[in-house]
Amino acid sequence: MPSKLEALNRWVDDVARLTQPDQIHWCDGSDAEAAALRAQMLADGTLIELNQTTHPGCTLHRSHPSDVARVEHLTLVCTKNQADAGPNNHWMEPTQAHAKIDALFAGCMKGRTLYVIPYCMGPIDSPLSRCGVEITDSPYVVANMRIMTRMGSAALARIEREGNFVKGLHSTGELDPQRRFIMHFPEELTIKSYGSGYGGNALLGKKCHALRIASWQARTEGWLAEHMLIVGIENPQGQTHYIAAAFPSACGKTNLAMLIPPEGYRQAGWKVWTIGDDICWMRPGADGRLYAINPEAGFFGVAPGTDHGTNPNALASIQRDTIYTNVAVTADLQPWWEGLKEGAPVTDWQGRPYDPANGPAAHPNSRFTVSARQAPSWSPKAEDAQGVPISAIVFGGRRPSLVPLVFEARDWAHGVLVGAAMGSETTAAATGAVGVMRRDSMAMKPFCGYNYGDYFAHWLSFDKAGAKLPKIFHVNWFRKGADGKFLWPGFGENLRVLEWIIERCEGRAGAQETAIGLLPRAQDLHTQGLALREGALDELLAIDLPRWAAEVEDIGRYLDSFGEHTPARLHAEQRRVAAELASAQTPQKRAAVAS
Ligand code: SAT
Ligand code: MN
Repeated sequence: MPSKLEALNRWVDDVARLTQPDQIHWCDGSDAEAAALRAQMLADGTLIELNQTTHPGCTLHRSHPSDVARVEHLTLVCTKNQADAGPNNHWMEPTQAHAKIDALFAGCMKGRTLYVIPYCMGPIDSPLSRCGVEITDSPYVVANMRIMTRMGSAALARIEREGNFVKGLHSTGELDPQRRFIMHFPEELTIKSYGSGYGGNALLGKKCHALRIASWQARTEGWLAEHMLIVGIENPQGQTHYIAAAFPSACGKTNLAMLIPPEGYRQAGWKVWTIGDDICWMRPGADGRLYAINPEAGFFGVAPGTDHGTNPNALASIQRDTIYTNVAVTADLQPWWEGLKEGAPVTDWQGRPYDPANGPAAHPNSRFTVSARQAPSWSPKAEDAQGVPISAIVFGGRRPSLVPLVFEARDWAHGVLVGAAMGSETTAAATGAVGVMRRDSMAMKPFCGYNYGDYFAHWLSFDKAGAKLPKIFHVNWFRKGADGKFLWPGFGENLRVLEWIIERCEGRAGAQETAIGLLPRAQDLHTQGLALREGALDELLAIDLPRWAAEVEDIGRYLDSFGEHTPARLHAEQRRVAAELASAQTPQKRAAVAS
């Protein structure tokens, strides 16, 4: 018997009967296994070897051109009651959903190998971690899961000990967008994904398990599964504050998690420690604080835009033992993407001779898969079984107008409203139009495995006696001036904002109360050595009251869209902010009339 766990063997047998593979391979996660798979994929063209002198151990995978991003319209949450999935999810009745996708799975692994991947999300010995088993017919998925999770024998041993695991069944099928579904059955702790080999659709430990299924589990068990990076900021006194920050896909989470301090800060002794760049599981500890782990072991980062200037740590991480997906290559087979200052593309992401008329050389959602340990800023605390204590939670999105550089929520309930109200312009991480403003509460719109109204209530429930909750902030690195250019330089300079956030947590930095929350005054932010355009800081910290009043009205309508599931406390908070905006406008109106 491959496993001591009868339920696992039975499930693998059932799947094999349905999918009819030629062989079954139980992954042990060993180096020998990885080397054999790599050799096989190089031989059959699934992987292309990159320049082994400049990029030892690095390979390139070119996906099917129609399979380059998550497919939100084909991603379903299949609960018995539709209301449990909520208007934020596409839904299908579970019996019907199983029938539909099982018909696609029938016989789909003929001529292929079925891989059984036992994995653990989080440090292998952490009580906060959760395990799963993914069955897939894609060796590329196996190779990625080996980097992104703790995969193999140790995970299997934990699964056998615990006796339970999330079941994930995946096949690349025919890579036909017409025969593609990513289905979640949270009541059965089951995922079924067919017809795509792309990261978030196929590496089932990631968004499917660690967010959609885990958010459901977290709600019933009293913790939070969030789309957040985790970063440690060490000040010159040697104290480290951990910040968890939620941004939608492709909005700079990897960059913020690996930030390099500006020169003056570096000299003063500031250090940045990376725990995670995408997912954060948090639960209250005995002392009432929230403790967080990164359930992942690697980064699946966006390549375009990554350069020495923007994210030197990421660039340093991906010089060896990295799987690149859909990047371009130079004449001597080095990986290349838009934003990389060195080198020139010769072959584009589809393997064609590069021609600018065909669009960018690298796909805008091209990715690198790399072990987190390869980041120069990697923190050994990422392996801490107890997790790290979170001082601040930060929400942010791409908001070219209206939303200031940073503000602080006045308390937890206000912070939950700020998170729920998050908006952002869409990016290339999902198929569909790019640059369209949409609400994306807590950056979880594509990932919350249940009704957003119930999710907001779950967030509010952490505010109880004995809790020592993090302060909540909102940032906006993407504000643009009238000329359409970014007002804030971003990247390493974002540390200046994080410094204010940390000092607010320590009760040191100043702030002014406004209707939307607490904002730094210009003198509260350290801007020495920062070349901002004339008037930029004032613009970044200004509040346009009438436009904010309209925004908060829109937030009210958005909360209404979840009907009875939206907690009354959140409606009350929205009304409070609306009332404060109304009274803040009154004196100004009077002044305008008087002048
Ligand atoms: O969904 S992925 O994890 O592949 C990338 C993203 O959208 O964050
Ligand atoms: Mn993400």
